[in-house]
Amino acid sequence: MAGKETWKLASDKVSPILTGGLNAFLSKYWARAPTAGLAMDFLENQQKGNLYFDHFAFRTFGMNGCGIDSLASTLQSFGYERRDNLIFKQKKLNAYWFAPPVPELPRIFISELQVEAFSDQVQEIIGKYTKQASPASDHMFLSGSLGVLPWKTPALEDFKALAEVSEYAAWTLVNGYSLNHTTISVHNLSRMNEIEDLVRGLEGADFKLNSSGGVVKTSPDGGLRQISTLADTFDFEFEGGKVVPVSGPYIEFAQRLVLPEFSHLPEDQIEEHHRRDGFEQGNADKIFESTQVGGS
Ligand code: OOG
Ligand code: NI
Repeated sequence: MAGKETWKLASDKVSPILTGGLNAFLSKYWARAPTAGLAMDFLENQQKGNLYFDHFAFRTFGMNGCGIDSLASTLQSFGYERRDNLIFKQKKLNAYWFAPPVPELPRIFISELQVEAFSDQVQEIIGKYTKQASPASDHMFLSGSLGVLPWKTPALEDFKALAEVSEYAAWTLVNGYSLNHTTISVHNLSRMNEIEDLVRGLEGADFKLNSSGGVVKTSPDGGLRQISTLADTFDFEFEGGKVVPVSGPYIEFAQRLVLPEFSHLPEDQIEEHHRRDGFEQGNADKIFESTQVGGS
């Protein structure tokens, strides 16, 4: 559940360490994603009631213990449950999503770069950083919630070399375990709760949306419909002091349709578990491209 002003998560059914940790990620995220904050303002100004988060997403390097498990270990000890595996062959990525312990917390999507699928030179660059982070590999939740990289300040030449082979790799080098995006639940909005209406509203207010593969990404079963903004950039200070704008986080919006077996239910009886759950490889493949802007 998102509350007014700072849009924080709340639940009295889970450890305050979990909600506090996720809220720490959020406060760093709002600072780096001004567009996300403006989109929240835009929605909130026309809504009755709360905004809900559908999911949060993170990126990792699958090397030296720094991959999906390095974040998932903490989430799982606080009740998150691992669900489906998604594979993105061309982008050389792999992902899992995790179901929350209570419905008021967001799902969590964590991907990892299949570093072993890249050249020795690329593996060597990523290895310099992940090796340094490796002894703390169980604590990447802490790295992201504090907003510090778990490795030394990256060199600009390493960032550029990674950007040539994988935009995802370059993004992860400078953003680390900070939130890649949050996603607002469209079907829980009191207005513009059909994705086409939301697209019209956001575009009318001059928000730039990711149009890769079409603005609205729809799963083959029709049940999951997603849109996202393009990432904001922020100034990153590389090793040696050179400051360069790099791509940061973005915001996504997801509409989950009621499953056919529950279509007879009256609207006021529909809960989140009656709707299409999970993620969709084809949608995600295009949403990843929301960070293909600016410096990386
Ligand atoms: C994640 C892209 C995939 C979704 O909801 O399918 C995704 C990323 O950009 O790291 O968010
Ligand atoms: Ni997403």
